[in-house]
Amino acid sequence: MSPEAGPALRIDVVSIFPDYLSALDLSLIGKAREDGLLDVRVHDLRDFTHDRHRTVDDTPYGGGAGMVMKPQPWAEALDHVVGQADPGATSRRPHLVVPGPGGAPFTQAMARELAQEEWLAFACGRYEGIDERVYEHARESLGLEVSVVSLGDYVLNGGEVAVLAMVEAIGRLVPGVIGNAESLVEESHEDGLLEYPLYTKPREWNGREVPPILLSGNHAAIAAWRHEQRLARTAARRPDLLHASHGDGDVDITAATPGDVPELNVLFKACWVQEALLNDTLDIPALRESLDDVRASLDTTQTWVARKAGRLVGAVRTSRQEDDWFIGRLCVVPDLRGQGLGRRLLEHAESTAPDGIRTMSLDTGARSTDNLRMYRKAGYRPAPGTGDALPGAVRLTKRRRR
Ligand code: JD8
Repeated sequence: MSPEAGPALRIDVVSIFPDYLSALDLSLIGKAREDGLLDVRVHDLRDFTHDRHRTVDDTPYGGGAGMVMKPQPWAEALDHVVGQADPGATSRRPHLVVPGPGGAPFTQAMARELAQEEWLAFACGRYEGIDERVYEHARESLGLEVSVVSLGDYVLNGGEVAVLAMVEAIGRLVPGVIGNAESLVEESHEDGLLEYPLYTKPREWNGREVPPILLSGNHAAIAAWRHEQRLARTAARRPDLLHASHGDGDVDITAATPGDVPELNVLFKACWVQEALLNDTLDIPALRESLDDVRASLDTTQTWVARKAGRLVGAVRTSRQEDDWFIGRLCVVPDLRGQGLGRRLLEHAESTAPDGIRTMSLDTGARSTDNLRMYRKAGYRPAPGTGDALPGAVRLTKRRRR
């Protein structure tokens, strides 16, 4: 396992058909498990029953067809998994993902988010589904983040197939699992376009030629042809992808200049007043600093500004502290929140980290729940024992994944 690779992504799966998950022993996911990049553990739900018939289901209250999965075996199984926290892991609890036909659609963006986590658990339902109190137990008694996720708008007989697909889609995004990470970039759904057509030897097959452009050696022309092919295929097969504006499509992120300082000062004040109210303190640098302080910060940090139709709508800045990349002043104007711009600014700040950086850190308000959720999804966790954060704030950190 390469020294830079972060801790293995731990994945626990609970099912009454554990053999169904044996496909995860094969191919790239199987290799990644051997290489310690993925730590996949499969549990048999029936091991958490105590009757002779190892019963996991019963008839539905209120009547109706089929059977429902009983709460007790599930509670014992989840208690067992949560109780097996790895001593060295930063995450003390898994993010529980429960496949279900009524769940939030599973997408490449969701796969990217889940691949940033350190510990995932999947609960494979069967029959008509799982007793609702199991979800409540997981959230309220175990304090887990619980996500109900659907593979697609069709009905399966259980969650196992969905988990196979999700674990593969997530696992292959963990650095080191796919040999040539470059190949991830141009994939369908990675940037909203479908893939270009592929050809290999022989040059002429069954009277069919390979498009000459691909034999030209003119890489710029090949790239342009491939991009056109991607646009044409997406327009033909998935026009919905072409029209899906990410809401921040027309926001440009550029390096800040002295000319941005007056607006930056106003932006910081506007964005941190909300933080002050949330965290019940005015002792926040962004509120206390002067216009000259903001101007001076351009010399000591790398500041980026996000503009939409010329309007300053967000910012972020970075500074190096030994092998730590400290990210600060990440902010988005209130009226554009919830559209992914904050995550985009965070990803931009992370992507500018120079070589030698091993960790990323940032501070946020201890009561800033939305921020905390976004940073958690981005893989940040409370930094163990560092009192560096100001009163009322928490220092979050994550290892840099190469
Ligand atoms: C989990 C039980 C079967 C579903 C009665 C058929 C996901 N995209 C998807 N389609 N179906 C599932 C799925 C189906 C499941 C379970 C996921 C647990 N079933 C049930 C409701 C109707 N039977 C899924 N992800």
